[in-house]
Amino acid sequence: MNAKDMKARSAAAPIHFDAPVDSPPQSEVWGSDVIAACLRALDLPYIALNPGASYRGLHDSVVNFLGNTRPQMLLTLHEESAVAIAQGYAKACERMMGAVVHSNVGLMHATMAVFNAWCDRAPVMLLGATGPWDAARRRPWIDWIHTVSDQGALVRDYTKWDNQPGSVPAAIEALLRAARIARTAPRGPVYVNLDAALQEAKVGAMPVLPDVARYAEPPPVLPGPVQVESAARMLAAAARPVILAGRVSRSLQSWQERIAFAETLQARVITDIKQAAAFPTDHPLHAGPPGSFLAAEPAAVLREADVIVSLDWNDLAGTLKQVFGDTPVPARVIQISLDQHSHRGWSADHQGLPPSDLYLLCEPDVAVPLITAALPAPRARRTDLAPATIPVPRGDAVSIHALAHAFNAATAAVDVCLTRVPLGWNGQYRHFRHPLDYLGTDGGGGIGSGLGNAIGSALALLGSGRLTAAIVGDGDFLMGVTALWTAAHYRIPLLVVVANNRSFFNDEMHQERVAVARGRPVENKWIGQRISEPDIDLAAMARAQGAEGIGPVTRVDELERMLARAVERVREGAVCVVDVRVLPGYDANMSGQPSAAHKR
Ligand SMILES: Cc1ncc(C[n+]2csc(CCOP(=O)(O)OP(=O)(O)O)c2C)c(N)n1
Ligand SMILES: [Mg+2]
Repeated sequence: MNAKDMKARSAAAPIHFDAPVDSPPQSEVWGSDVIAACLRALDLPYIALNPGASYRGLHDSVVNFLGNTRPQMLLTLHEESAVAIAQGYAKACERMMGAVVHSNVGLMHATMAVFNAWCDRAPVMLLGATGPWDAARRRPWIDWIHTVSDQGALVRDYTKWDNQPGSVPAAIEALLRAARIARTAPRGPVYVNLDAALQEAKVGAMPVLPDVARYAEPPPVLPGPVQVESAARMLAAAARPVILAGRVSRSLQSWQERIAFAETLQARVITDIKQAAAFPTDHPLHAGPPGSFLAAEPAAVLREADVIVSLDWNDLAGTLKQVFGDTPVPARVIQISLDQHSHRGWSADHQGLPPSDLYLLCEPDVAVPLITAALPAPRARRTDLAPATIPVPRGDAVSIHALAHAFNAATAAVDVCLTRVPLGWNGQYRHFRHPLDYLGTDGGGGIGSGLGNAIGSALALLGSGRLTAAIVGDGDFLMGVTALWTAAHYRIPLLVVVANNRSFFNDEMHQERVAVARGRPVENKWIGQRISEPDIDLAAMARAQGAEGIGPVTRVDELERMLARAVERVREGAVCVVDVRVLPGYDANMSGQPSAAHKR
């Protein structure tokens, strides 16, 4: 395809479609046909999958009964990519898509991505299969090793619900229930395990499906008027209110409502680089830079606060601990979050237990405008605050800072959705001014998710006019690299910039800390960490899968030009990877690193 064709195609924006030949009309259907029809009724636009005999019935139904549309199949080369794509899709457009994985083995491959989706509160309809559960119907050997008792147990601790329906009507009910649960906040993945025999059983005429609208998720829960009043009163009386803008939606209206909330109160606002953009980082009230841990300015702002409002802030207790240590928090705390509905015993992703003086058990998006409306007249604009500026890198080293600077220049005239930043990123490097400017990290800290998440988000944003880009570490890229083929095959335009320090560098820093603590040679920190000798040709790995590969870029003076070329190619419809050889070192003032007290 030449550049002109690419341009025409990307303007129209449909992804590549693997078109099946027509299937003859039939008066009788199979169990999996009913299940497939139910997936369509539930409005799942895509299902990302890796195939397997345990769901060959459903596979056939999606291709031959549904004609491979609504949902359309997206083949992935690894189950982890399938689920990561579904998570990335939900991150960008807040719609749920599906992922299908084979029996126990496919599910085992998928687990880390399921955990990421769980921690990220991202809805994913995960379908799997087993069996036949009826042992008398199993093929020798393979059906036996791919049948396990209670397969859902593999993911039960980090899914909202799972089920193995025993009949076709039960499967319909399971899918309706799963979709409703996944789409209800706090959202998350659900798993439905479809017995192979149930899929492959002939059921006769197509049954009438229930009206899915009657099984839809409930509307958001509103906070009670008493709580709204109390919050408004507490905030109106506050001299130094601070808003921790955490897990919020991608709605532009809600974004503007948060700005109005902060401006009415003249409250300082802190954001978190682990989460998607929640507030303009160049607003004078924003106390930045956003990091995984608190930087000096937001820590100082919190120390002085008299009322702290958490908008579903991820790890409120840990954040407060960074400022106040083990002493009681002097400020009054308003917690606005539904997250405790997802807190379970197996995983500690609930984080520490924060204090709260007022608790609104609802999503922040619904509470913010109600509280704002209950506040007195807006306070006078503070004149002592200025918007943060982006520092300019010095010297000619290819640092992550230099990469960020060149990336900003190369994308200055483009609306970008940055789906990921690498671990060495400093929140000062780039401003976020729109809810789709940045989508946050994977949730579970599972390396290898960057590409899958980015592809899912790029799919969700097709036709939006936004260029989807991910800046990922080389370790993250390499663990998930085969996800690229899916983007190339389905022609989902995407820019991937690899901050390639040829190392699992984050862990070099850990080895350094241990060596220092034990009085051992720090020089050995690279052993078992560096990805060199041989260096891996990342651009070639992209090209091998039908994407474009640029680099390695080794000089600062060629960075911007290379990135600009990549941006142009992605705008023409390409999947483009730029391998940038960055120094193995993080910015000394990096906000993404723990402060001295929490460095361990
Ligand atoms: C699945 C998984 N394995 C290992 C880790 C531990 N780990 C955390 S960061 C990291 C290094 C990531 O390397 P890269 O993406 O290149 O970023 P860098 O640290 O070099 O900046 C590793 C191995 C993890 N978080 N997840
Ligand atoms: Mg690295």
